[in-house]
Amino acid sequence: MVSPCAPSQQSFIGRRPRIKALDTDKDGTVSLAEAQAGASKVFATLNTDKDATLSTKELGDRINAAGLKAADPDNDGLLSAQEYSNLVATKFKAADVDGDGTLDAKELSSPAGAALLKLVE
Ligand SMILES: [Ca+2]
Ligand SMILES: [Ca+2]
Ligand SMILES: [Ca+2]
Repeated sequence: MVSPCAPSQQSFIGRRPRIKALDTDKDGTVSLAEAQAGASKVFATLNTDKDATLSTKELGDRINAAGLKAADPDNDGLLSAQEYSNLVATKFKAADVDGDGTLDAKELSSPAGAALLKLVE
């Protein structure tokens, strides 16, 4: 279990390139569409056995057991592209504290933002 209150050791200063890679329209923020585009790349990269799903082995430390369980409604222990995409949408919403539909550097540096970044880059 990961505590949601775990102190963040990393400062976001000087880490703008993380946004840049995802921010394809270069407006300085990450939209859900941009996050999903990153997610599909990550899904393809992680899916080393080229089946339609990601196993816990393929997911590695990008998600913990509790996170996988919540993201896996059909309970097969694997994440399909649809389940992965739903998970990214959920994490995106959680990170978007001001509810404007985009994530800025500050939102991405929060624990929820960090959890999202794990899935999309
Ligand atoms: Ca953008
Ligand atoms: Ca599943
Ligand atoms: Ca926002």
